[in-house]
Amino acid sequence: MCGFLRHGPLAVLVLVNALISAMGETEDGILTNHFLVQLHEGSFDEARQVALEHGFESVRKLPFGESLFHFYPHDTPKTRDKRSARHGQSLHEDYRVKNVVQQTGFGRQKRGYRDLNHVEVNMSDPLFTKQWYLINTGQADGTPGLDLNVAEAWELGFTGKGVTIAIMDDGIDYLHPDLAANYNAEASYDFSSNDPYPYPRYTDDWFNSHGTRCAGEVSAVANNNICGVGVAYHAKVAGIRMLDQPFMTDIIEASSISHMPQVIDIYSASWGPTDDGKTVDGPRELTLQAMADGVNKGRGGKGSIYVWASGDGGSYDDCNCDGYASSMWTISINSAINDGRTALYDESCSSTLASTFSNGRKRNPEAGVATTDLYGNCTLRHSGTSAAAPEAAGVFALALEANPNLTWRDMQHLAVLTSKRNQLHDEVHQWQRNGVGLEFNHLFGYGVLDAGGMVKMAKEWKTVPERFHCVAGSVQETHTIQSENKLVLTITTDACQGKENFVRYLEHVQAVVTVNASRRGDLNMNMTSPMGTKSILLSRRPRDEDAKVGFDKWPFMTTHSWGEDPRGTWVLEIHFQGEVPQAGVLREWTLMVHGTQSAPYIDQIVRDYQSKLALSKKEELEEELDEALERSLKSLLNKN
Ligand SMILES: *[C@@H]1O[C@H](CO)[C@@H](O)[C@H](O)[C@H]1NC(C)=O
Ligand SMILES: *[C@@H]1O[C@H](CO)[C@@H](O)[C@H](O)[C@H]1NC(C)=O
Ligand SMILES: *[C@@H]1O[C@H](CO)[C@@H](O)[C@H](O)[C@H]1NC(C)=O
Ligand SMILES: *[C@@H]1O[C@H](CO)[C@@H](O)[C@H](O)[C@H]1NC(C)=O
Ligand SMILES: *[C@@H]1O[C@H](CO)[C@@H](O)[C@H](O)[C@H]1NC(C)=O
Ligand SMILES: [Ca+2]
Ligand SMILES: [Ca+2]
Ligand SMILES: [Ca+2]
Repeated sequence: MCGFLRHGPLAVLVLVNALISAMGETEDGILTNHFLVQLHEGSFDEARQVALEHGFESVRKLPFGESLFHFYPHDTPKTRDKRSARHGQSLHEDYRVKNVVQQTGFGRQKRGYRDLNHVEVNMSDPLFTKQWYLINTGQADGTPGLDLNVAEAWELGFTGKGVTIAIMDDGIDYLHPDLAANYNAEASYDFSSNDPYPYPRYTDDWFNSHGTRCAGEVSAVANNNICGVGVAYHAKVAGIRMLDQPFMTDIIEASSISHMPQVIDIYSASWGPTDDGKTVDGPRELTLQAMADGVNKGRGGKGSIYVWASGDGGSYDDCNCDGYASSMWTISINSAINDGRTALYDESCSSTLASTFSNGRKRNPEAGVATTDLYGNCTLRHSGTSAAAPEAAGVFALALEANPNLTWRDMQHLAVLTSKRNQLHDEVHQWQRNGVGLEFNHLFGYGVLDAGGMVKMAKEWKTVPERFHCVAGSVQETHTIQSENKLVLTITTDACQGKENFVRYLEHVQAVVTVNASRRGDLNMNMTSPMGTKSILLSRRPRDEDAKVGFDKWPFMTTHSWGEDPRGTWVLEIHFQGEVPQAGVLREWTLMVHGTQSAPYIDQIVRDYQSKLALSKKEELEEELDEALERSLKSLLNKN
């Protein structure tokens, strides 16, 4: 049964009391005529007697806990009347009563029971109701409420106006009637064939439909009776065609991600090194330079926003071996399916920041991502983390409209703070809280993006303080790693305290590691922060048989210590997983910490942390209580 039972009924009351006094009457606390009453002696007869004496027609023993009763008037009016205060007072004074809590009526939306009528979004587009990732009412056996919460952002008036998102992909069908009106031709280019028209190359199997599908997710026109609706349906979408050619080059990548950085705000990329579970690769020299320039100079110095799909290599791959996804300059996005589970192709790693939605597992064709398709068509079957990244790009466009001043780092802070665990569930990795109480998961990052939460916070957001970089320490001696013993190393650091570049509040952390091994894929590496947060920097990759190259100054990145104080001792643990004994040599571990010297909001989070855990329990409890009350009312009605 309910988790709070373990604390006993008194704890229940204390929590409810605390919640109510914390809320006060001014917020959304409408007092009701419903009272939670705990008696010293818990017989039902006595409860009925007490209830009658105090003017309550109805009483019900609560199914959870001893001596707990629900007192309520017969006609069960929902809101306060003049008598309620008197009821409460007289109950308090009754010697038979141990505790009384008047129930408040919440404005809270019931999780899992939202429907289209409630959010009052009325779109004429035929696929709109199939776009469960926008508004999940339980379509295709999904979990209601598990969506991007775009409806709230739209209702607040944010639809992506004034924002341009580039899809770096295999082209866009810009003649598509559901895309044409939002297409930004000036910001578009074809780097695969060097012309201004990034139209997809035709093949019989419509292989080059990827970019068109991504574009529709971001910016399909709303209310036009065609296909569906984009997350940011008033944003402009640009096509940067750069895939669909025999070889990728550093120049094409670099040109693409630095194309018109004063016009394009957000770049969405759903590509990267081969997801074969044995590749370790990342951006080359020019592309790295272009990315650095983008975040430093793009958007008038506020920084280009790079959104990256975390990869489709499944449990055989680790996205920290993908230098694009694991870059600090990209926001790496993973995916959940419509019931909150992981998709089978999801990779996990500590650099993923947040998640959106894609298809998977389910055979139901409507469980896929509905969007635009080549040659004016629509599809219900877009898939992969490829489908997840453009959704995030759309959500970030909504946030940028709410506050165009947001820097590339502000966007990451907002994603960390407003993403939700919601009902995401990974069978392998548990949800955890880091040292400042932020909840994260190794696969989903900080959870599913919440467009409503993000635009609300974006509106009030003050640009984060200057960022500093500190080499917190480095182990340069050679250490051997054997299958039978785990290698454990430590770095104790003051995070450059007393120097100009002191980092007190973490953003990204990088462990730059040089290691070789007789079987690279069997290496497994974790790093634990001074505040006790363990990041899995590298998981076993059973297909990676490299015995030569290893990792050469590879920057393993983690976002999991976000907001933490980096001072203290960091622990790196490396061992081999797998049946066959292996050996390796670690030659370098350099710890790089990045972040700020002040961060008012993080202080606030720390202050709230203690109450936060309690609060989540309280919410659970309130919900249980609400449901219990509702159930009893229903059964009462049925009897009458
Ligand atoms: C939704 O739009 C349709 C067509 O424009 C209209 O007939 C209908 O009344 C609208 N419904 C609501 C609830 O606004
Ligand atoms: C796609 O659209 C074209 C032209 O509008 C149409 O002829 C074709 O049947 C459509 N294909 C599919 C698979 O729906
Ligand atoms: C953006 O910055 C400008 C200039 O500093 C300021 O006037 C404006 O209020 C800011 N807008 C928001 C939404 O914070
Ligand atoms: C790893 O490097 C060490 C020295 O740097 C070398 O002796 C060893 O042979 C290498 N091992 C593998 C598996 O490449
Ligand atoms: C890293 O953490 C994972 C998950 O907790 C664990 O299974 C693994 O054994 C750890 N590896 C090392 C090297 O400690
Ligand atoms: Ca072209
Ligand atoms: Ca449409
Ligand atoms: Ca990968």
